[in-house]
Amino acid sequence: MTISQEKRQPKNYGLGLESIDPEVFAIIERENQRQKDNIELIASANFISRAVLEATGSILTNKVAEGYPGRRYFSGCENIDELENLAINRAKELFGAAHANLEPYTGSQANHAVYLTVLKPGDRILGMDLGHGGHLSHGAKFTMTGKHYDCHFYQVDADTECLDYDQILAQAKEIRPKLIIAGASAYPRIIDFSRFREIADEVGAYLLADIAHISGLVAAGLHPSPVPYAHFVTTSTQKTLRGPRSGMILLGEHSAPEFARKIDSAVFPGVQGAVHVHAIAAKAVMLKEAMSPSFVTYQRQTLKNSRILATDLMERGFRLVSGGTDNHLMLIDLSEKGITGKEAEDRLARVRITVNKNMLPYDSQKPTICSGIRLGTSATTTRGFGSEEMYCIAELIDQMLSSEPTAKTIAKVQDEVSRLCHLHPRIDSIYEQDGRKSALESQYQLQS
Ligand code: DSN
Repeated sequence: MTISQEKRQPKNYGLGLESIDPEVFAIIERENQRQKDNIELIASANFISRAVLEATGSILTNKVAEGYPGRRYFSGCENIDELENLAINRAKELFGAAHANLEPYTGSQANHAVYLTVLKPGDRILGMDLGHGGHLSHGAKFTMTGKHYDCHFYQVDADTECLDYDQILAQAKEIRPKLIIAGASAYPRIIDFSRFREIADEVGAYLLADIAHISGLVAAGLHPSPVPYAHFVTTSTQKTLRGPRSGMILLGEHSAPEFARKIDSAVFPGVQGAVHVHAIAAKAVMLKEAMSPSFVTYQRQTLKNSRILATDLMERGFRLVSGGTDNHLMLIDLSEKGITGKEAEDRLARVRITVNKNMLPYDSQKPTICSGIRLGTSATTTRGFGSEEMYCIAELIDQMLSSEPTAKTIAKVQDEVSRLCHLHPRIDSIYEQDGRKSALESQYQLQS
């Protein structure tokens, strides 16, 4: 290729998504509109900032890098090394960790790296039952974890619907697991990581704390941190932490000397290949945002909103698993209302309130039906919803679920959802142009 041909070539790079692929562009636009018009109550959902979005969609995707800063398998990694070191140092500072690995593609990948570090195929794991609030990657039998390891599960107490640490200890003594997993995707109460470590020590097990749901609360000091106790701490980064869809592993001072190098090797080359450099940048931005006082204010409001929503729903006759919430999420038992979780999810979707059906402890329904729904307040709080809006949402849920809604009720609820969404169009200002050139635009201009 001659130099003059090269000069002509980059023009093609300048065309944006709308010109190159109008179908994908249109789908993204429709999804953008859906996100604006719906009240998002899925507990694992959130809205990233424009800064995190720009880093995620940056030219860093173009760079191939394998290994770790200063130990790469490709050249040209000097900027990437600086970036990854920045992200690592921010993670260590934010969580008080001695070692951080920012490369896991997801929270599940982070868990698999821990398994590879301390387990051999067939070794025993004790994790939380999926139906009681655990996570797929903690050993469900149809997953890679379930197929490779001998997985056992603890459940919540039948009366309190909370973790019973004495019961877990008794089970651990019987099973003698090599690894105990503390952490959940549908547990509304504080988790006592210090007690979990005592249990692990009593039976000679390693402790993994998977804080995927609560990592934003932990970062803000609003949930006790597992870093001083667990041998390994893993998290996804897109939930309460409000970062990109990705993962992270943290080690405390007590475990870093033994496991830092081993966990790094387990992530790469153990379970992953090349670094998602764009995600590392987005996580670095996320961590910077999480260090700001406004992040703590946001997490406090998330908790306040969660308590208000939970209390108001209970006052309206809804039964909440464990009788309430200490964190950003709650589980509603719908059996007394005479509808299933699936019906409730579908009914609320008709009025643009997005929730997910969820198994409840000791649920008699199939996982595709469920007796309950899970609600969370992270996304609505990011959008600027406060106490008043939580009271409104409780009322709307009540109108839709306490009895079969009439067409008139549905129309009224839809209007109210529109009113609330228009009252807080914050995602417009996060994602749309405000007259300045975004970093994305600048990049495209550089390439053309
Ligand atoms: N772990 C799933 C959840 O809690 O919703 C998805 O991230």
